Amino acid sequence: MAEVKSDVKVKVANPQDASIDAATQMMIRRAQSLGIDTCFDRNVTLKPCNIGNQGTCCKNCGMGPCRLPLTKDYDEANDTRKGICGATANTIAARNFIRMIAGGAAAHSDHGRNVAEVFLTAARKESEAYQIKDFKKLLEIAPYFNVATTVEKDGAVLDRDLDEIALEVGEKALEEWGKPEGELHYLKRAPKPLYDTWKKAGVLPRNIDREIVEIMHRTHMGVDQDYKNLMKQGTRAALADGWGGSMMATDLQDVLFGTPYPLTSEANLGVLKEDHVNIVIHGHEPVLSEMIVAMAQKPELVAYAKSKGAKGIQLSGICCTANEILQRHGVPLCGTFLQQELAVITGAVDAMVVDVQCIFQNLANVAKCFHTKLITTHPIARMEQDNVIHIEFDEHHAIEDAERIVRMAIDNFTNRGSDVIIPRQKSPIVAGFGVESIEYHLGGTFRGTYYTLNDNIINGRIRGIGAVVGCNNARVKHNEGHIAVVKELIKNDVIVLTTGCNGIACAMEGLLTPESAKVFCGPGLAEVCETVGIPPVLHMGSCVDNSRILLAATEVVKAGGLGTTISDLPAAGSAPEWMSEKAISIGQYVVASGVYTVFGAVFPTTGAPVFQRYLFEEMEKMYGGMWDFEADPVKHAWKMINHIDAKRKALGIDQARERVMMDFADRQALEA
Ligand code: BF8
Ligand code: SF4
Repeated sequence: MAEVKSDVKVKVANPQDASIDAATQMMIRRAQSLGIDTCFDRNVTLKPCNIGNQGTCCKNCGMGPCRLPLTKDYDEANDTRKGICGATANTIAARNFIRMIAGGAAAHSDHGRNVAEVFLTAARKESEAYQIKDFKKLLEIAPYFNVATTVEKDGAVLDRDLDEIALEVGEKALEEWGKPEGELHYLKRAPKPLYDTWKKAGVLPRNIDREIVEIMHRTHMGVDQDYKNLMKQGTRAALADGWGGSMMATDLQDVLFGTPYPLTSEANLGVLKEDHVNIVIHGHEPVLSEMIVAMAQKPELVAYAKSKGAKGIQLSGICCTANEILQRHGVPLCGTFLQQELAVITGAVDAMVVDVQCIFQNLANVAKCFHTKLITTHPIARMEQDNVIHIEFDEHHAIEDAERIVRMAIDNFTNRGSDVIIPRQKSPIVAGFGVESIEYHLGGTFRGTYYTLNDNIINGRIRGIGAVVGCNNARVKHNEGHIAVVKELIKNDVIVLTTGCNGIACAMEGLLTPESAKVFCGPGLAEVCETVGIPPVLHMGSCVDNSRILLAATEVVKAGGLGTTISDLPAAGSAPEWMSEKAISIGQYVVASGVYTVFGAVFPTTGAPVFQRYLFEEMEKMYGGMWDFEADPVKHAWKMINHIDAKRKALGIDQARERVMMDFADRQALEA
């Protein structure tokens, strides 16, 4: 019998190398001292496959996997790599890439579909829990679905009944997933030249489900074997996400739960409270968490918590569910994607409630080491471990389901061990931005559009707009890329719009406060932020809320003076630490909307240089936007800034900025 070496030590992460965040480092250390592994440790022991990470491993049929890594003597002109069927590296990488788009578009859009279904339940008045909250927004979106908001009666034009409008919007919205003819309604919201570009390229999505299904068909063994044609379908599905499923998710959520407006809150593990019942909500869909927010405030349940010796109920969130309930209710952010296990490791979480997407299966193993109840709630997202409790959420019994979950957490409070350690780190934040609130803060008094924002871009105080979004990735130091990219941008007068885990990272770092402008921004951006009273980094919400960024960019185009389409704007996109397939779908719809977009961490097409060049160069000729990759965060930011400067030059507003900078230097000279 082989002897087991007793002195074999499992390799673990060095907390200092794993994250820039002190609270995160502290909890990694704690986990290690308790012998509980986290993603940070697994990153050390589990090396990525060197062929898969190049995007050139195909397992789309039973003759594979066919692995086509780049060889040392790779010669592009004589690349003879091929799979059993003859598929080239370009074909394989393109198939894998658009399958990622299919996964991402499916995740966002299925979320949107669930929201549309709940919306319809509300419109039909079948649910006590959900009622339409924001009629103004309902009236705004109705025309895009060709739903009339007025009726003619005896020659007079009258307002149409709101319930009728809601019902028709709900039905029309739901049809977007499977209608047999036509194209998605929301595509018409894009600037006209952009819509025309899509039309010319033949990528107008027909319906959401069809575009995703067609990716699965085309990437099946022996179907589409032309990387350009594959990417055409990838683009179509990605647009169905950004200007379809995601945009409808955002809008219908706003109509149901309220459009976000700026509010204050806090972020990082320090939001957990030792003397409160802690409920952490994690995942993406706000449909259930909205109810939990309501239940956690219910006096009867607060009293119940007190009867168990707690001072109250502390809700907080992880990932994009967190962003959703932060934006609308100010519920604090407990942490990013990579901090999910660490929240449980505090020993203070009485219940973690998860819905869909970005949920580690290892949460169940960590929860087992503490008293934490891990509750899955979605029929499509369950876990195999036997300590996981499944309370299936149903919009028809939403209040009862949410109350049951909150009571379960309260009952569990008394089971807590004496071993609670909560890091003290938390940062104050201002969040809740959106198309409407940017207009409010940066619109013109008379023009009411994005006039002031445009004006400040034209006069050079604001150099441009950076949309920095996306995940954490355990393969790179947690939050390092996010924060370095954002700081470099605002230091150079680029205002940042953020969503997803980048938003949470910026929140933890204190960049979501108006006060941070003075500390971190260049003189022009600092002046604007101080005058208007906004942070230099505007938190726009969850990942489906990237649709807000598309619409904000559209508003900037409409306000005038900065070109006629999104690709004319001095703007760039970034996902410094992406990992999710959703990020690839977002990247592609943003690129196809005309935005130069840089990804950090890794890029999944490096094994197919020709195909990668198509994404990095050719895309721009087609859509005005293109992909790029840069792992070094400062270089990454400068690629964006250089692009912004080139766009300023093309618009003829580069001189203005030089004048502003001179003014500042003059002012400094005067002050000295
Ligand atoms: O939808 S940013 S890690 S939480 S995938 Fe996941 Fe990425 Fe976070 Fe949000 Ni978005
Ligand atoms: Fe190999 Fe072609 Fe099958 Fe892919 S589809 S596994 S490349 S034989």
